[in-house]
Amino acid sequence: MKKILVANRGEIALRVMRSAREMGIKTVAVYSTVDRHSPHVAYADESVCIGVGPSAESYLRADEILKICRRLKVDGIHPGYGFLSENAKFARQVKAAGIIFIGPTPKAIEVMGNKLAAKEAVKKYDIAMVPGTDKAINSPKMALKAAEEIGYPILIKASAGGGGKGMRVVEKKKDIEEQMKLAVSEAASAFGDGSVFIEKYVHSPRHIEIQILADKHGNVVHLFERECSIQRRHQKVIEEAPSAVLTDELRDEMGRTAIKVAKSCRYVGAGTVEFLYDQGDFYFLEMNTRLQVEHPVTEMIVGVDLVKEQIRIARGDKLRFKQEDLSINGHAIEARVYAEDSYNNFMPNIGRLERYKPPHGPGVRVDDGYEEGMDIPIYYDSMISKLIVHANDRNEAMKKLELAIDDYQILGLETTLPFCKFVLGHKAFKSGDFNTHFVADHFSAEKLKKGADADTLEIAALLAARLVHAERGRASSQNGGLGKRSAWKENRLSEQ
Ligand code: MV4
Repeated sequence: MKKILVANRGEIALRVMRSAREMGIKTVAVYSTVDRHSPHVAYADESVCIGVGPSAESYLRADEILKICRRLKVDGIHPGYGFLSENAKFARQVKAAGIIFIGPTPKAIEVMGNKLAAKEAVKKYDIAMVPGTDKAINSPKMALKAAEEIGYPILIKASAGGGGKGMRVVEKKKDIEEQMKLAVSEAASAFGDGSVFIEKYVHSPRHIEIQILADKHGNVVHLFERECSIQRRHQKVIEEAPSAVLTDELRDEMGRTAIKVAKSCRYVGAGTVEFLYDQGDFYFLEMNTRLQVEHPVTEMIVGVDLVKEQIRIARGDKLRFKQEDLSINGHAIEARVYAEDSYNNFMPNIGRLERYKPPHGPGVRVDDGYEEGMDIPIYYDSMISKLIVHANDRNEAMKKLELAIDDYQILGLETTLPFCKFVLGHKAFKSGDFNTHFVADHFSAEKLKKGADADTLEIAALLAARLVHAERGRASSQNGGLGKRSAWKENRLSEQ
């Protein structure tokens, strides 16, 4: 493979191109007119404009992307995440054009993209799943019967869904008909497929997922878990690896289960198997057939570059390691920085990065796709960057992330950094005792504001102490440095 086109934008486009470049592979960027000043455009060896802002008129234009591949003699396409990454039709078109799709087969994308088909595929492999129906539910009568067997509360899910869309909890028999109708129409309009099924509702699960890698020669390994329970509106905000709740035995069992899931669809490439974890039990939920946003926490604890492995697998290499070669080293946590207002219900807060200075330091990684002075476009996901830290253990990683957040300077728009700091400071997070309801259970703008006030008091106390220190310094040896607090704190103080 000599030249790769990255059919994506922002941080993930840059991150993929960095690994390609390290492997001596040329890179091609595509971009929309609103992204013309993006770092991913400047970084690539060649860049081609594929249209205007809206995704449907740029990053989703499969035919245009293939045309560019032919013109520039591209031999591989990396789809990143989102956009065309889980589009089986696109993967098929790429293959038909004689280009390597850096990802799984169209068939695997198709099977795992449909929850009922996925359940069917893994059935023969003895994999724990939440009790539920293995067929689509077509009438309120069927729903009532299934719910009676499973027992309330139940959850109605869209088969074509994902990310929580089209899900409805039903606590009581009397609500099932209405909720069923709503779920079907929601699924039909969101996915063009109204098929729904029913599962037992697991009340307070944790969301734990396993990273896998599979080559074209039948070898599959897992790269341990990521804990992804801290999310709001089905959007993850903090992820970490390893999970604070898994024992070595459970980790091993979950990893082996994930490998079986991968084998059930003859998976090739990097993939993620999602589980619900509930008090020592875990259940297979779905498989994501792409590189995930939160992949860096795995890279940091395992010491593997997942994008390089994706490329090696795509060109037909055998996996370079066996399961027993892999182990967990330390702890990694990721904070996603979105252009959203932590103080105001996570309202999108797009605008200009008037000031943008990411933190640096040992064990600090920032995957970003913007520079100071740039506007965050309205057309795409509002994620600005990912701040990832790696340290010896969970406590050290939490401390490192907290300090890195303090050092992260973003002015011009509100971000999720204050929310992330709130999470890191919360006793439930610190203790590791939390589930997917963390935000609903523990977070509110009021609590965040109280914390921020306490922060201001802390800064005031520090500055007062420094003044005393400086006075003493003048009196004695002039050795009165103002200490190690970041200038950022002082900026913030002077603004308030
Ligand atoms: C569930 C569940 C409880 N019981 N299934 C949400 C996204 C989709 N991937 C599956 N999801 C859930 N499925 C049963 N039977 C709770 C969730 C869920 C959830 C899962 C992972 C992360 C965050 C979540 C937030 C709310 C609900």
